[in-house]
Amino acid sequence: MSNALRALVFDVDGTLADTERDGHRVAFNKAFAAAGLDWHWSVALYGKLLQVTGGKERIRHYLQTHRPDVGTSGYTDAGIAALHLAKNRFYGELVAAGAVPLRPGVKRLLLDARAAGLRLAIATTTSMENVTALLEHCVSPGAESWFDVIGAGDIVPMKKPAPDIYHFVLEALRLRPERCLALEDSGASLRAARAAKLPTLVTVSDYTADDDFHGAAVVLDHLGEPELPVRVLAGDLGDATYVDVDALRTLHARQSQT
Ligand code: XBP
Ligand code: MG
Repeated sequence: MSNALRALVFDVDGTLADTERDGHRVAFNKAFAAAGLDWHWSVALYGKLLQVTGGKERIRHYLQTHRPDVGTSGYTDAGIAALHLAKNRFYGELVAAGAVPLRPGVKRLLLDARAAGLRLAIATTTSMENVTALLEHCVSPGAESWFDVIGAGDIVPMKKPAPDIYHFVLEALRLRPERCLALEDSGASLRAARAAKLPTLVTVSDYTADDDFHGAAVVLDHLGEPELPVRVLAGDLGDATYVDVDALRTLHARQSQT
């Protein structure tokens, strides 16, 4: 049975683009202000809140841990969902305005992988509308169709670090995890991919640089470009100075042997 690399499974937030600080965080604050709330999530506070994945879950966690005056009792699930919906609308506007550019090497690798016949998929915690906004505005109009499966948001009951979204994607791809490579940016999401048995490449982002990346195939500062070499933070990328399909195939083959 061949274990050759067949599909790349991408995370979105922090992996395709640095969406959190200048995208989601700003959009949350706009939604709070629009609702007449005096809540404000600073860059530092948001870094702590990111330990809870999922926007609705993050609002609930904030109420529980930072706003004993409000508590969750004043906020029903429907109230939180309405705030979150408004946040996603603001997020879509920010993405359309170019506030969250793609990370280095992302578009090049997506194009190369398609040209090389690798299948593409997405496994993310974020809401589907946020994924499509990013693909449409930052990758290419119609880029949604490049992906065989987009697993997003509430489509599974348990968000990352649970492996559910990866199981959903593998099932839809009809592939064993050994045939895939996950690309992630955070320790919690790496745990999700590894729990589903996918070898995983990590590109760290501002908020995740100090996370625990034990179990990653390789940890890099970004995917790189021919004129922008990567820094290898853990593991081995062989002779490659940036991540292309050949480098991924070599990395993946080495993982299969371990
Ligand atoms: C992403 C998240 C998401 C986004 C916001 O984690 O944690 O919650 O911050 O998304 P990952 P929504 O990159 O590991 O998937 O507000 O749409 O939930
Ligand atoms: Mg991420």
